[in-house]
Amino acid sequence: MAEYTLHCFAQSGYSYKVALMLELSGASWEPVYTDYFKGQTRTVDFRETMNEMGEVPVLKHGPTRLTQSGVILDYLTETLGTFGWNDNTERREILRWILFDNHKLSGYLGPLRFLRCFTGNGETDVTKWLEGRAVNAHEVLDKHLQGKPFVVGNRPTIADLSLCGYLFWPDEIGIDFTPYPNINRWLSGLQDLPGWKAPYDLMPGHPLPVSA
Ligand SMILES: N[C@@H](CCC(=O)N[C@@H](CS)C(=O)NCC(=O)O)C(=O)O
Repeated sequence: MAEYTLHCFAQSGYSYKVALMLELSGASWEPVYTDYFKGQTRTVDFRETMNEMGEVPVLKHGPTRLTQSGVILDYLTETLGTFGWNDNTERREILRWILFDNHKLSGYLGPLRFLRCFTGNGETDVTKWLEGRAVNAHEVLDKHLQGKPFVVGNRPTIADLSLCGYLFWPDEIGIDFTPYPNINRWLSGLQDLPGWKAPYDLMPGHPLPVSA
């Protein structure tokens, strides 16, 4: 039996952050499929037994059950000893970028991709607004990455693993990465890490069944 169990689904960028951490760290882990598209995260059972917030990822490790990708990444750095900080200043810097990501990057890219890719509702004022916010976050990140290989320090940390969560789906999100040379270089650096895998190669549930 694997040491870590990750409740997730292939289309979940937040779950990908954790799956990538586990995979790149060489952890003993297994994914367990959560049927988000059939409403599993909204059931009473899921909220009572898995996560009162009604979200994946959920990580189980022995008696520990954790949610919120940023918290899980922080925990895994401690248990696996990978992608972490050298001192408290770095730890806070990592946390700063994880919070930025959850609010301003993944926080807008997730709903934007959902609306564009999975609802078939076409372009609306909402997609336009979300894209504007996401582009703003891309500009912030691209500027920060100028002359830097990774987001914090000179090595990959959980800040990078959090921020990249939705960025390997440019076609599904519909944002042109051409204007962001530093983001492109940084993403290539992450893809070059030994063991890197794309989201759909790490978690179950892709492709989605074609609805009747
Ligand atoms: N801030 C959370 C976000 C998690 C999240 O939004 N998960 C989505 C899937 S990517 C979800 O489970 N949504 C369920 C719902 O909203 O009903 C994290 O970092 O884990």
